[in-house]
Amino acid sequence: MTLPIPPERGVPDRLSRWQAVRVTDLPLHLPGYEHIYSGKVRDLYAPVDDDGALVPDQLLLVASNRLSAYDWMMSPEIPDKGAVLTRLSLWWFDQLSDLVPNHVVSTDVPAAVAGRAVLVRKLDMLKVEAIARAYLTGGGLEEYRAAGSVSGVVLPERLVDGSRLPEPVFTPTTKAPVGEHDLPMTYAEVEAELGADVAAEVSRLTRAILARGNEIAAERGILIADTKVEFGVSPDGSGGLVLADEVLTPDSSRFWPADLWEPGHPQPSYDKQFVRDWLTSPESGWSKTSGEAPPELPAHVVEQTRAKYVEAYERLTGETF
Ligand code: Q0Z
Repeated sequence: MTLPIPPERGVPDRLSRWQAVRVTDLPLHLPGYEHIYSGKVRDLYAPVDDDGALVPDQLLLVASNRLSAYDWMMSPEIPDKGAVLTRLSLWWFDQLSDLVPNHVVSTDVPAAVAGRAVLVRKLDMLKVEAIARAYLTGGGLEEYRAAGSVSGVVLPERLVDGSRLPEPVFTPTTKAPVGEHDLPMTYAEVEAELGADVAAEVSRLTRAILARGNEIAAERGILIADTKVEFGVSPDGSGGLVLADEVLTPDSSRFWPADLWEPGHPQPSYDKQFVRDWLTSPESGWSKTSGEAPPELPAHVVEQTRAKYVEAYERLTGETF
């Protein structure tokens, strides 16, 4: 007999659209862990002790090889994507450790997810998506065109798609349920949610993380247009903000190739451009607006995309993947 998956414990309902193209993607059985949640591209497990009780203060964060484009999950997966992004995030945590403490406990994880999982401190997560923008595009550009400002910060005139901002701007959003889109929050709404002191610290740290990221990345041929970070606090109330989740990866940030940067039009994506170009080309036979699931990616697009993730990792860190 098959039992329904309990809603809070299973794969969220909104995954149904992704499962339309990924019917085989069930949570892994990891010895010593229980699956608790799956996001679009990552999965969350809780460690279980020898008596089968959940370990209350830790989580296992697993990066999958899944890739989304135009709000669809692609098939097949991108080999090594989860491992590349996990190693990149760990490297950034180190680069940022003088700015903010992080949630990493250990990379000693089950063999089935070796290299693409991290054991972390379970925190009380702030109910704000902390976003900072260093270049103008996407939702920030729309807001600028309508109001001349982003998240209440007045910007210079005549900026265009891809313009570098004088300094990073904090543009927080709500945390919408999986599958729904986050909505902009005003700074006053962030203060109402977190209190003025924590709001100011979240804004300062988010902008400092993006500024540091760009100082390092620009020398290595990558621009980080914007990024989303997540903060938490210890459940016992001790200590300040802790940087959680992933940080400065192509999944949490817009990476642009610096040599192709040309304000005035949308910039190519460092990691997803081969996928987007193929999906919108006549060869794919697919239309973004059809409402139909996209076709399987050809092997050459999968390989080119894998190579871009590896290239970003190697350029940024100076290490061989
Ligand atoms: C992160 C997410 C998913 C991976 C919860 N240190 C932490 N403490 C408490 N909660 C989290 C973290 Cl990182 C936490 N997420 C986002 C969802 C897979 C990460 F399905 N959710």
